[in-house]
Amino acid sequence: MKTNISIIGVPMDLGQSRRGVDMGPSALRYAGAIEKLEELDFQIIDLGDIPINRPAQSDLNDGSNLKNLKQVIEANQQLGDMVDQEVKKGNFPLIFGGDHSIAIGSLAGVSKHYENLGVIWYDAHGDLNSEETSPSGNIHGMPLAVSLGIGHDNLINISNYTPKVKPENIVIIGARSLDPGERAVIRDKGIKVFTMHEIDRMGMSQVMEESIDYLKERTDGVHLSLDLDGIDPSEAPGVGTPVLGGITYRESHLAMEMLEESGIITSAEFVEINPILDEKNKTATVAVALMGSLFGEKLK
Ligand code: 4U7
Ligand code: MN
Ligand code: MN
Ligand code: MN
Repeated sequence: MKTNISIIGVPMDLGQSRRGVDMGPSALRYAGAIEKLEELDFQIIDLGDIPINRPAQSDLNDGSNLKNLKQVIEANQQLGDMVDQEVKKGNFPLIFGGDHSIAIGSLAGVSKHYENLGVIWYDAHGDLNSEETSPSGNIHGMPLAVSLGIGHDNLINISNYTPKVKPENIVIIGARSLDPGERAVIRDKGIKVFTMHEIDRMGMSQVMEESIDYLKERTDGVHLSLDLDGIDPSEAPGVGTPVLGGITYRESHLAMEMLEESGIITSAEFVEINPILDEKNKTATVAVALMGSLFGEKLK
C-alpha cells in the first residue's frame, strides 16, 4: 500500500524581506500539485495553510538583528507540531512554502522520529548563517544552521530539543552563493557539498548516486528541502534571491527520479516560490513537475 501524503501549506514571508513568497502555497495548488499527486494514486490529505501572524511592519522584536523572530518561532512551532502528528500517523509530510525559514519547523517535526535523519538541501545557498554571520538578518538564510543547533536559543530549541540534524547526515546540492561564515561552518563541521562546480564536472547522475549512497549508509530517513532558487533563474524566475548559473530543470527532474528510485525520501518541502516575481506561474509549475518525478511519475 502506498503511504498517504499530508500537505501542509505555510504562507510565510517573514523570514525574508520581499512580499509575495507567502503566496507560494496558492501558486503550487493552482499549478495542480494536488491533482498531480492524485493522478499518481496517492491518497492526499490536504491540511490547508497554517495561519501566519503578520506584524504591520518588519519587526526586530527582541532587539537582535533577526527579523520577525517572534513570528517565525510561533509559526515554526506550530508547523513542527503538525508535521510530528502526520509522521506519527504514518503519513508522508509534504510542506508547501513559504520562505525557507519554515524548514526549521519541518525538521523539528520530522527529526524526533529518526535516530539519524538525513537532509538533502537543494539550494543555491547554504542557509548556514547565524545572527553573528548573517549579512541580512533574514532568517530564511539560517534554517540549516538552526537545525544543526547553531543560532538563537529560541530558534534552535523549537519543539524543545536540539540539534535536529547531525552535520554528517547533510548533503547540500546546487550551492553557488555561500557567505564567509557559511563556508566556515561547512569546513568546521565537515558538511558534504556538491556545488555547481561539482555538478558541472561530475554530472547530476553521479552527484545523485554519490549523495544517495552516502545517505543510505548513515541515515534512517531523509528530508528533501528543495529551494526553487537551486534551479537556474531562467527556468525558475519566481524567487526572491536568484543566483545565476543554477541547476537545470532536466537535471532536477533526473535528481527527483533518482531519489524516487532510491526510496530514501521520507518527507519533503518546496519553498521560496514568489508568484509576484514569477512569469505566469512558471516556477510553481516547475515545482509541481518535480513533485511528479519525486513521487514516481515516469514518462518513458
Ligand atoms: B534562501 C544570504 F546574504 N546568504 O543570509 C542571507 F546572500 O532560503 C541569502 O536560500 C540567503 O533563499 C538566501 O541573507 C536564503 C545572502
Ligand atoms: Mn536559496
Ligand atoms: Mn534556501
Ligand atoms: Mn524522465
